[in-house]
Amino acid sequence: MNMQHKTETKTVLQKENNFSEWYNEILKRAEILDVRYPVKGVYVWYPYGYKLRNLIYAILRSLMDKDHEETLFPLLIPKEELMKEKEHIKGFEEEVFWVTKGGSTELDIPLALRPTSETAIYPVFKVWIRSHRDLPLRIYQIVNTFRYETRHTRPLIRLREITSFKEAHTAHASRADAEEQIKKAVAIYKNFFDLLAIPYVITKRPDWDKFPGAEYSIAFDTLMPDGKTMQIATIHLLGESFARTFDIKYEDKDGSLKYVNQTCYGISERCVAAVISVHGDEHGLMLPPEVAPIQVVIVPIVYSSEGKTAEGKESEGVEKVCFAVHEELKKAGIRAFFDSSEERPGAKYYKWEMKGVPLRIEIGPRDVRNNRCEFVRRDDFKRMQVPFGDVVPEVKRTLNEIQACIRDREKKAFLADIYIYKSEGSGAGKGKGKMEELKRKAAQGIVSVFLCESERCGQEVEERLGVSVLGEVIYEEENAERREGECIICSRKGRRVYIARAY
Ligand code: 5CA
Ligand code: ZN
Repeated sequence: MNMQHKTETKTVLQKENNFSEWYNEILKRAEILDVRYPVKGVYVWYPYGYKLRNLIYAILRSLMDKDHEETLFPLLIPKEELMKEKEHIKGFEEEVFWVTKGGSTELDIPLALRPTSETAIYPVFKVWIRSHRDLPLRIYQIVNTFRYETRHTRPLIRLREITSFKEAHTAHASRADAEEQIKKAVAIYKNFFDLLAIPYVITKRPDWDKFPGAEYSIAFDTLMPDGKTMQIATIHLLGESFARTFDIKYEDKDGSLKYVNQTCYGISERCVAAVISVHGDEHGLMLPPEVAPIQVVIVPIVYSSEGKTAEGKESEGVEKVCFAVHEELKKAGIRAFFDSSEERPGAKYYKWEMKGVPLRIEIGPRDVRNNRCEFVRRDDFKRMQVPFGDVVPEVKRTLNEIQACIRDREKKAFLADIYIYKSEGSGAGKGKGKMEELKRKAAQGIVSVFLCESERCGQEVEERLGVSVLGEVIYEEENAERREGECIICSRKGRRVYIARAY
């Protein structure tokens, strides 16, 4: 689809040191999101951006569908329900959009646009759940939610209308079952971000930063090119708090009535923002083949170097071969596009590079004569000659290789940006020099330090270093780092936490 933004000219976009501008340019030039809608924090998906969004969410859906059922709850929540859970509403009060009128008539009951759906869903859980046989109950929905964000809004990252809020809500017979579900949710999200080739850290948020109404919250954070972290997923143990508020009980095997134990977990289009930001470069988007709307673009080379078209017959031959290759790729289930437009090949290269197409196939008269074509990879621009007979298997192999290369490269870069501070005891961590060093490191990425549980120490670190405490590190099995040490502020017993400047 050809929009008004011109993409014909090769322009190199500085990403380093200029991330914000780069990001906005890419959204526009790659036709992901149109930011010209006249409501703050509310944006329009371009068709190409929406295709990318849908491919990403298709992965999420297929992972969720294994043990959740998709549903759809109303957007409007009666004020009374929204206000019921005291901790929850304390957290969201200032972020709620209200519908108070129908035409010119004041509504009897003001209606909230869901900021998230606990208070829409749980009154219905109360009537759905009767017996232990109804448990576990695991549902999810992908909907728009509304939050009156007062901090600086940003496309896909901090929205007032979140268009693609995937929220899962589960109810269980026991706390142990709910905790088991938390582990499953972590595994699903790991799987999801691994497929998107997005690196992350997983932490348990400090108590003062947990989801309103939750017992604890676990978060996935990735690192953006400007050295700040972005929270890309959260998983909350709700325990019995909402069950008590909304009176959600089940009859156990022995006939006794018990409160259910709940969890919820969510992901928004920040996952799309992460794919764009983490992988893109100065030429534009670089989409992992798993989610690229176009995985392969075929470009006929019907111009000679002087800009003259190839001989009529030769040009026809090229077109015919391109068409045949296109058909073959489509038949093999590959998302391919044959760019037969009037533009010059160079302009086509830049356009599809900008849109992040992982692989380009060039076919010119000489290639046709020699029964071969040329592959050009988006990730390293390496060229490769491939006989026509091998195109399908070679495309498959190359796409897999690109996916793996992008993943490994990002993982490596990410790990290099995590600085593990080793306090050597004897108060060495408290010196001014150490704090300066930590501040410098935290300006570039994520820093791991020891911190005690007190909110005071947490806040002191946040203030002195200009960072957020992401939370206690949740360990991967292979990670052998020491887990306990002296709090860098008060020297009491502390746990390993990640700190970083955060979005
Ligand atoms: N009910 C729970 C679980 S679904 C919930 O609302 N959790 S949340 O508030 O943490 O939101 C889930 C995820 O949505 C966050 O981790 C974050 O990645 C994303 N998110 C939150 N607010 C916004 C926003 N204003 N714009 C874009 N994404 C957002
Ligand atoms: Zn401390």
